[in-house]
Amino acid sequence: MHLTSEERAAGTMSPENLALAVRTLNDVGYVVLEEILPLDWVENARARCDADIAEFVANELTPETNAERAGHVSMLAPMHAPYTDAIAVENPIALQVMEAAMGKNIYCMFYNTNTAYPGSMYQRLHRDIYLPFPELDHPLPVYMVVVNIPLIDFTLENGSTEVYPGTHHITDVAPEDSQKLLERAQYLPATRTNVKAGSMVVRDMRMWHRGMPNPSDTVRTMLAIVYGRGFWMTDPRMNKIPRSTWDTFSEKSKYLFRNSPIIEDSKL
Ligand SMILES: O=C(O)CCC(=O)C(=O)O
Repeated sequence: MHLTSEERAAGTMSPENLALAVRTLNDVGYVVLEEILPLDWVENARARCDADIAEFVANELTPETNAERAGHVSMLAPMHAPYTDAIAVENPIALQVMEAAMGKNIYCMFYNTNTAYPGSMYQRLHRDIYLPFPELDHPLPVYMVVVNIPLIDFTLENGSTEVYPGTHHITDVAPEDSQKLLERAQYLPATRTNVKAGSMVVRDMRMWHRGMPNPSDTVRTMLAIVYGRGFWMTDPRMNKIPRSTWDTFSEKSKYLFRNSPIIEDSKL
């Protein structure tokens, strides 16, 4: 969706556009808020993130784990600027959509990065979360989303994510059975998230998707910030927030991260 210049300046969507964004999220499984972040913020975040991921790959990944991940790297986002900047974690437009869809009582649950390195291959087709009531034969309303922030233009050439619209409504395939998902997905329409850097993609985490091959020579990274309704369990991988970062947070960021452990800087 393209926002008007008035909506961007005000940091708030019109009631009509908000209703369209929420409807699109519910119908399709994701909504793209086109180019709502300033490019200078995105470029700075990309430079930091590329450097942090290169260090993470050098220190934490073995050739075996990297091969297993088919060149797709996920790193827990470091809990400091620019990752924790309000423009990302409490972006007014993205929050407006999420709060309209999931209520005001949402948490920021988990913050990650997803990188398709040059030479990456197909990721397994997957959902990001389990279904909390697998015995139900109908889907729940949306309860957990990831906000993806591409730090570079996403294209077919650099491995934009493949997504299967509508699959967040499917309840009769075990989410962890990637092979079954793949068999069924042959008969489903797929599309790619070819979006510009500075856009935010709000995606229902139940929707089937996968990272794609990146045959280009550019590193393709997105930030992935996960928000959910309060009834969902704490993610054991939840980011620990240094006290020095916590002390810089606005009241809104503190509310969003209220379930996260805070760690004293001396213990880092
Ligand atoms: O990097 C991508 O395009 C998708 C990664 C992803 O969705 C995941 O690892 O869950």
